[in-house]
Amino acid sequence: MADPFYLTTAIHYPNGKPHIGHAYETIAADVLARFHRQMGREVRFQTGTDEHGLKMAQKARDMGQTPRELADEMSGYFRSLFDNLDISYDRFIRTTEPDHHRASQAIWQAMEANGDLYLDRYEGWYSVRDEAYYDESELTEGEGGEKLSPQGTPVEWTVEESWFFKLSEYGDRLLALYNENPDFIRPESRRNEVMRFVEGGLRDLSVSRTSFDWGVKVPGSDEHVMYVWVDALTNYLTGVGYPDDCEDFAKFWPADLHLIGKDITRFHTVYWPAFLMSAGIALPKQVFAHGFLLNRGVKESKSLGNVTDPGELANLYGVDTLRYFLLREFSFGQDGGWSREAIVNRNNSELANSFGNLAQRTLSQVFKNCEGVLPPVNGHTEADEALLANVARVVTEEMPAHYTDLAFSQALEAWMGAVFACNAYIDAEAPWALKKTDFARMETVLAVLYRCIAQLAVAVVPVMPGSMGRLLDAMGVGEDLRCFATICSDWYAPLAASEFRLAKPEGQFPRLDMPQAEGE
Ligand code: ME8
Repeated sequence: MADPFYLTTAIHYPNGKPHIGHAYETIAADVLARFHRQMGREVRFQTGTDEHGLKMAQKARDMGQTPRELADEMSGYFRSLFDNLDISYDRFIRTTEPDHHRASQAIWQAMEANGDLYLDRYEGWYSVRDEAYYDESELTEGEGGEKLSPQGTPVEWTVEESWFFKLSEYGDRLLALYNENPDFIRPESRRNEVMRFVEGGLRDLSVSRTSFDWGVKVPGSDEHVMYVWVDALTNYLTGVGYPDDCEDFAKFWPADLHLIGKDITRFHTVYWPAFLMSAGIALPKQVFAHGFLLNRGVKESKSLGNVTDPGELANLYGVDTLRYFLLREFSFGQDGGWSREAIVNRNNSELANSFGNLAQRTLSQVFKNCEGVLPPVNGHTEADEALLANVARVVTEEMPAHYTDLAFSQALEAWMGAVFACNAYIDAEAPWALKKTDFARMETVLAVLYRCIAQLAVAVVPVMPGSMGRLLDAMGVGEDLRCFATICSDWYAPLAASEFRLAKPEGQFPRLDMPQAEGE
């Protein structure tokens, strides 16, 4: 078994229902989890909800609920959305779970034992929406003269007794970390931002609150709850058994990848490694910050009334169409504007007309002309060899390299290129005409395409697990072949010689109608 692979998404605030950004991040992580499993690695994939903090406490008060009731209700929406989107998480963590409180208190005690925590008075700006402290110099002014955080959210002046973490002492070690591990922060643009921030000098961080009690209690200081980000970040350790010296921890920590959105880079690449260094725990190998999804170029917000329910998009257009669209349309790491028209266009041109049509044309000819018996190969031409080599290169070299690099849109572009090559081949060879003129050649052409379609399906199982799974089931391609190491092996001849019979093929990707107008 190859190396284990531990990957995490950010844990989501359940102060409202999930939006398309949550779906985007979790789908991308799921593609990676499935890809690495298909490469033979033992994967641990964690997602979940971040349930403490002032933002949750305030929202619950506004809704006339306890924070626990709000968290229970909203966390359920996240979980059922992820189940609906075929997310293959191994654990859906909730930070209100007892093992997570224990892990958070353990890391706190380790930081305290290292002499990095002290009690003082906090006076400064805090944004509840971002759950973040800001320096005066980072603030901007709103239209009415009010102070805003760099994310554009309101800030309030806060004065309270607080525990502090000696972040100011970690600047040099953090810079050494970034310099020695250029891939610790990706993409490059985010790495540069973080380096500039740390080079500017770090101030100690307030890490506890006394003005509310919805959080993990500070050990030995009962009137304090931990700053929500201390507990939130620790979820990555809780999921692999920390603080116990257990097999899971030894196997999966340090995490291979924390996948997050660009707005929370600082927490993951400055605070988190500093906490871990202080507690004497190994650092994650990489933090990748993806871009933001914008609805026709505009950020979704409740006040603009343009918040999209990703579950509704999945029901309307299909789970796999949505998954494919989100990873195909945007370069991972950059922002991207999406629209319903763009989803329909991608589905119709690439999934229905290109891949779906290729599979349907090929399989229905095997079904009709060969009575469902997979035809034999009666000697290859140069065109056959070239197509087989092209598809094999794309699925065993190009796509795995792109997936490994989180370059999802490039992986799918390479895939589409191979699909086009298959369509050009079927048009040039015209097996429907060969049926009358050269039946043996028709058999070979269909056999070549059969292999190529199965290989192309296996290579996009991580992106479209449901539809590709159904297609491969129908084609008689067993689970053991659905990995990158075996899909280009010679399974076709034994399958053709077996009792397997192709059933009447069913299209996986129907054409979708264009929406009449936005938002209907
Ligand atoms: O930040 N497009 O939770 P969250 C793409 N609880 N991604 C987006 C997005 C958008 N429009 N909006 C948000 C939190 N995200 C914390 C994380 S981790 C220890 C704690 C991403 O619910 C966002 O960047 O606000 C983050 O990675 C994730 O969704 C959850 O955001």
